[in-house]
Amino acid sequence: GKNIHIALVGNPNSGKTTLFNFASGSKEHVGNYSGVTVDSKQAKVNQNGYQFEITDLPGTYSLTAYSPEELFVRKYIMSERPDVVVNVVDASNLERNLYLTSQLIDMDIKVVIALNMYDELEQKGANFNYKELSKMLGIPIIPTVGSKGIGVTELFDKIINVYEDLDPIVRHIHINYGNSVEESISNIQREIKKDPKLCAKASPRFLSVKLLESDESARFMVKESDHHFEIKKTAKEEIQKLEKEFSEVCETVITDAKYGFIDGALKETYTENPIKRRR
Ligand code: GDP
Ligand code: MG
Ligand code: K
Repeated sequence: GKNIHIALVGNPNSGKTTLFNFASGSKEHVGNYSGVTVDSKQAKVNQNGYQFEITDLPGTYSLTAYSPEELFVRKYIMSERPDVVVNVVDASNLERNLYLTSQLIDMDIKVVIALNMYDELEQKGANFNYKELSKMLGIPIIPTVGSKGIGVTELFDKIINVYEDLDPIVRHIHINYGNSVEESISNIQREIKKDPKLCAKASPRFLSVKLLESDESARFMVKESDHHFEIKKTAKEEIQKLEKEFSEVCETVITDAKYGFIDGALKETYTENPIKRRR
């Protein structure tokens, strides 16, 4: 059968290892990473005539390359290029978890969201139209309860669908950062696109956003380009332009825009505890 390489990406304690263990049938201990080693675990599983190679990555809140975990996960996605990234989202902490999702969207990769801890969301009595959010993000969302294995079969079916390009929900969306930032992104992107080798390494849009955030490893990637002078010059000009307009560090402008997008999406789809449940 076909081989599908999937990677579990998500915040610490979102339930990645629990899902990994359930899917692979292994009895690895769940628990926090010690912080001493940043590592991943692999397992192979046969299902529905496909061979899945599953990687459990360290937990991370962001892909900004500030911590060894963030750097590890980001490098893994960019160099190993998993066929489908399973973004494990803690349903009881949506805003913070979806921040990472917004960065995966920028990366232009195939993503399926495992809306894990769905039992906790139900217990809270929250009203969450995740199907609507799914449409807005262009990413399929499957509710799961990792600790009970609920939703895991559906998750794998969805992964296959996405891998085979059969899912109608999947769509390449761009988070709209607002006119000024979008203009800066396209100006930088234009320069990046002049170097096909660089484009093969990372999505030009992702790289442009990262350059606006003055991200070290994005700058390092650009350094190796034959076109590095023009790209860096444009990025510098655009950063100055945006900082002048927003009177804020450019990185903050981008972060605010991401949270703005998430808040807007949640406002339309999520209501905390509409009617307190009584027994
Ligand atoms: P990781 O850091 O993302 O690998 O998260 P873990 O797999 O270590 O899970 C963190 C904790 O959440 C563990 O105590 C799990 O038993 C628990 N857990 C995992 N999935 C669920 C779930 O769907 N619902 C509930 N209530 N707890 C879960
Ligand atoms: Mg874990
Ligand atoms: K953990």
